[in-house]
Amino acid sequence: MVRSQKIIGASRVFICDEGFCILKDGGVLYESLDYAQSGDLQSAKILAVGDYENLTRTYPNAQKEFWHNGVLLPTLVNAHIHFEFSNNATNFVYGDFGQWLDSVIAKRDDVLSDITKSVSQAIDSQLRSGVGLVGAISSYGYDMEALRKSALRVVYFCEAMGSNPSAIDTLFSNFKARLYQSMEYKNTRFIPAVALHSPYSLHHIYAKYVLQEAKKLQTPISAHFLESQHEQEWLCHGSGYFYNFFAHTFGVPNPKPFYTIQSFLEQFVGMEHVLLTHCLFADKNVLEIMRENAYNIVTCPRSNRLLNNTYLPLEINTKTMPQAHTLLNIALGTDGKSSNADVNILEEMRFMLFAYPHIELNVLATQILQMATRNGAKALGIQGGILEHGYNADMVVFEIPDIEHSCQEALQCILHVKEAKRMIINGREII
Ligand code: MCF
Ligand code: FE
Repeated sequence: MVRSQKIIGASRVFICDEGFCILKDGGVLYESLDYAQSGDLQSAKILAVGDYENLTRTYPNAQKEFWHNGVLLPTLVNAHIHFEFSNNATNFVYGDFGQWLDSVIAKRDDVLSDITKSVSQAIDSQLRSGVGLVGAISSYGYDMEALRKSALRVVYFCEAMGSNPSAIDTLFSNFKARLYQSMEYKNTRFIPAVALHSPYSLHHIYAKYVLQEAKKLQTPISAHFLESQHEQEWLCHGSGYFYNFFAHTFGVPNPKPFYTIQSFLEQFVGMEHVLLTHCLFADKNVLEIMRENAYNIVTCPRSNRLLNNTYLPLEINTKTMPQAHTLLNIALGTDGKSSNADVNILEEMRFMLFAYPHIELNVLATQILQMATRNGAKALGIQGGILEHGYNADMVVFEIPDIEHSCQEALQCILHVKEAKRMIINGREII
């Protein structure tokens, strides 16, 4: 197998380690694979990180490039996105989760028809915005071919949903067909995984079968969790919007929730990469259970504003747990176009910067960049999101005018980045 070594450098290198170290005129030595020979069966890694001049002197045979007024960082991570809903612009109702869900059920078939072009545009928009790793939630498997053939690194979550006990066998065999199809495609850049849609939309027996598959195959797990006040009321009291949803929309006599908050969380105990998306209505006790079990949170701020009029309080790691033993790992996602105007992670990051005015600006900027790199990769179980020896050779360069003269690099980066100028995924130049 042919592997060569290359060096890429830039005026500023964001390592995205715990302390958010920034190198001036830094560089990364990485493996570059011969794709014709090995494709994605092999993974290309970072070999060394340091001063650009030093690296070029120590490895004189490595091909090299340097970006003036460039920022080099690990490729960004969009930890929660629904590609299948990319056709949507104005079909769904925003402002209340119940109204949104009613509109999804009414208009879903229109939005899901003829998605080939919009899925490919959404993939392009990930790459152009510097995203190298996605947590893709697939409800139907319609996006599988496009994603596995794309240049992205993909954790592909086959989603299970369905509450009618008499349909469980059919639903489960459809789910297994999608999961085993995705297993056929498994390689270093396409990693099959399992999603439970949510506690309100999934029968607990169906969930049990699905989780047995996840355990057997040792996949990451994702679920939408405590996204709305309605969901919280349903799980805690069996009343509210979801009572009417099941009783009237679906004609279920005397409906009852399938879970309590605790019993939903208990299903994942002992599993390694559990991603719970939204968690807007998780109280202190719920967060404590999540922390004890090292579950990850994915937050999608624009989706949360549109559907539920609120944001995840980022203080959950400081205020509720001042002793800060293990912190909750929080990653960032755009959600789908089903609950957002676009799926551009740079727009999501900028939006987030303005959504938390009580957090000091530079502190927040650093936190957002970490959420969109190391935290996302950690949640998805991928050795990426940090520029360090042994991590994936997944990197992006953005050009930012006069960044060399700024002392607020993280903040200016979020404010000004538009498009990736150079992108490397699994040691291969994509852009
Ligand atoms: O994250 C948002 C809001 N919460 C739940 N589901 C979805 C979101 N965006 C898309 N969805 C999908 C979900 O995967 O919408 C359907 C499912 O296919 C909702 S349930 C009819
Ligand atoms: Fe979602």
